[in-house]
Amino acid sequence: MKTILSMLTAVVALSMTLPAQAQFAKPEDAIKYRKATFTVMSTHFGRLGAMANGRLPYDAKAASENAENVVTLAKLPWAAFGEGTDKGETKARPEIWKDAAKFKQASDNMQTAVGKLSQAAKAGNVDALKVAFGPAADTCKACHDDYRAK
Ligand code: ASC
Repeated sequence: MKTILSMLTAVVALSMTLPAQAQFAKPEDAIKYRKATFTVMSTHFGRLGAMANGRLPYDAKAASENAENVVTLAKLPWAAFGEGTDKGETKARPEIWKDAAKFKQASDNMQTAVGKLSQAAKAGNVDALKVAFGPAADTCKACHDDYRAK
């Protein structure tokens, strides 16, 4: 039991220190993973948008939950843009890897904006949500414009 526990601890410790790329067995796994995270993020973000735009009735609890999901999901795709993931079933443009610092900045901008969106969603009124939704959507669009092939 002790041995198993110490082995498990070692595996967990190792997995936390490995480069992001090593978290995926194959580049195509990373590509699938990041697409899945964007898809799920878009679903929750879209529900917030529908409330902000009046296409869905405002529901404070749902807004808060959707925003929390977006905040969590917004952290995930970036580790899946490792080496070798520029080729395959992906619309990711080479600029992502050519100027990684700029791409990182764009991803940080998005996470900052969805953080604010989440605060707004927790404020419990639709006006706060409306104010924060547009700037967050702009950070999605900025990345699509620069880094996603048509
Ligand atoms: C969404 C969604 C995006 C962004 C983007 C904003 O709802 O899925 O990727 O908003 O379209 O311009």
